[in-house]
Amino acid sequence: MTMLDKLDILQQTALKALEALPDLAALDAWRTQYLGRKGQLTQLLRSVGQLFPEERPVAGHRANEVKSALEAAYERRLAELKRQARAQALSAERLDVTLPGRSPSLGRLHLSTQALRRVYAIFADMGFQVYRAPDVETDEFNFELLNMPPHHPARDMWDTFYTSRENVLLRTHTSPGQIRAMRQYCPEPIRVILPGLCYRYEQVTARSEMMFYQVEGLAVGKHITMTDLKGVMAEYARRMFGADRKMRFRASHFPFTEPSVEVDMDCILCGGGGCRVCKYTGWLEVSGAGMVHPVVLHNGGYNPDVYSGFAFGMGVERPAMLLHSIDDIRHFFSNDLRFLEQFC
Ligand code: FA5
Repeated sequence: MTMLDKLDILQQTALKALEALPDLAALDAWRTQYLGRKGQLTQLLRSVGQLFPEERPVAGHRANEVKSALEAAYERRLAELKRQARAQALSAERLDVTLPGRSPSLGRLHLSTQALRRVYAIFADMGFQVYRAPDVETDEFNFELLNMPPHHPARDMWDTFYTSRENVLLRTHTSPGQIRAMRQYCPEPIRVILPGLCYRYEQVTARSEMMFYQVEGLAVGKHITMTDLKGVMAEYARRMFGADRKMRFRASHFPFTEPSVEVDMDCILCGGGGCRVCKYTGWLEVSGAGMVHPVVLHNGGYNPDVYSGFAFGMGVERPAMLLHSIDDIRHFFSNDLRFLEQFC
């Protein structure tokens, strides 16, 4: 068989094989087989040199023709297979943009967090900063420095979770934070609120949880009087519960304030007429409060002859229950989404 015959046959077989190639990977293999460095055409081109000198120009010319023809055919097939691959991908990954969207389920703030943020905003407007104090406290801070030495009967007001470590407990109220804030800021004046969780070893009922939020308030300075406390409490009640809320101070007792009061506001459900929620008194308890006891001021580092202050401590869930007509405090931390999703 002459060289020219061999070239003809190679061209025909290669072109035929090219048409049958299914995809780009096969095309690559085809190129290696015919046009690659060790490919069939390259080998033939090399053997042109072994022909008689008079045969070489014709054979060389023809070999180059075949090479150009195969290369051109390769480029055409490459473009075609690429087009096919793209069309296939497009139809496999087809996106129907007319389908209705799937809305992601959004998280939301817990009801207690929402209530806390409202409280922060109201007190921020009155110049109070948020001060964070720890949930795990010592007996000293939770009781002693608040004027309740060991065995003081007032400790019975707070049923306490003690830990296995001596003198370490879960705070029963946010009041121990008062001492921490005073010791940090003394002798500067103070205006802070101290929000956070409190824990009590209590019978859990519709009104009482073993874990709940409180917001403590503390102001210390040189001329602070009970009228300042009254003004702050009235402003809070007005902004939290409505512009025409009425309030009253009722004498009470806390070991860390003197005098001590309970702050009440007229019942937001019956307007003061008397109902089941206010136990037919017309009043709802908002907060315990009073003037900071001289012993507590002293324990915080302030001279009680020069400085005075007021403090208050209120719950967060109970007022939120009133605002949203929630009849059981246990809903707050039982994590039932059907309850939590109602408040956004
Ligand atoms: C105190 O805890 C005082 N430390 C408050 C205080 C601070 C007085 C500063 C004076 C100066 P009391 O035990 O009353 O007080 O609790 C305050 C508020 O916490 C209550 O009015 C109530 O809203 C909330 N609270 C108390 N116990 C529970 C409970 N078990 N579940 C839910 N809320 C509670």
